[in-house]
Amino acid sequence: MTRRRWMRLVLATWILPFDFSPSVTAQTPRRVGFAQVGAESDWRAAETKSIRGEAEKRGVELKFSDGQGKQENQIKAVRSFIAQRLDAIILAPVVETGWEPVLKETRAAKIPVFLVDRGITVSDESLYVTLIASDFVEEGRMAGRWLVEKTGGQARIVELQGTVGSAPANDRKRGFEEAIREHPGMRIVRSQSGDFRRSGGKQVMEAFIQALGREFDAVYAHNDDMALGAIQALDAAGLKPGKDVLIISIDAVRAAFEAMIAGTLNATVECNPLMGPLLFDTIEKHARGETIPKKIINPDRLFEQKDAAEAVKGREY
Ligand code: GYE
Repeated sequence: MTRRRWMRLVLATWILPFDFSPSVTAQTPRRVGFAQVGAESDWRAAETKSIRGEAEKRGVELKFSDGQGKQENQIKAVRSFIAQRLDAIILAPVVETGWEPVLKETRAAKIPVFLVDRGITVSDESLYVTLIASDFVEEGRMAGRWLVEKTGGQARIVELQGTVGSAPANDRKRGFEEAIREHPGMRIVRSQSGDFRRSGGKQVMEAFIQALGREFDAVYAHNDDMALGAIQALDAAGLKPGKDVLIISIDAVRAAFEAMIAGTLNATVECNPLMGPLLFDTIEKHARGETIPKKIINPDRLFEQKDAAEAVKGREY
């Protein structure tokens, strides 16, 4: 046997049977795609920073896509991650429905998908590995209970909803309604979406003031940014936010603490955006073959004005 034929035989019998494709041998995914919603709020910016920072720390090459608040852009991003044969995909789905087709494509390509911060409705849950998020229904309940307590169960409430069709908007609405249901004096007199944006909160609040005059007692905003926009509108209309009108929102970003210290926001329910470390631990565990729970819930708490000065110290977002 010639030397060359001998080498070929060795190659064929020993080396070729091993599969060196990245999906099999990569214990630690090295190339990961992140289809982010956009940059609508301070919370979103903090989440992006946490995930980017953690990827960098671990030497993961992160392909980042800003979906500009549109599902179609996020679907395109996921398809491009498939085309690039990435090791894993992180998806923060803007809305709950409509993901099934593209997730079937990721499954066919054998690329695991990790959902962050927002859930989806699919008939087959095996289309994604896990969802790392807060319990939005519970956040809504916390806000509702707080308002019942502060108003003695009597309040005309205006509600600023998050992005239409998004899990946090749907669930925060549901949880809040549940918490006030037993209290007939608690009435939602207006409810509209401000798309989780400061500008949206301001505009919708202006319209509410236009329609209601001073005939409302409280604002429930699905996130801090919209509450901060509403505070501007209330100020401009000569109302005293935090005093004439009670305001509670969700997220607990730094600007909310500043507003609580200034006395214009009354309370905020925390929703932790610092997903990076837990997310990449989970991606690595999955690559090692460990079983991952279908839902990983971050615990939340409520902050009031009296907690603000102390709590804001050392906060990362
Ligand atoms: O509360 C809001 C944001 O999905 C939990 O999205 C997230 C929400 C967050 O823009 O500020």
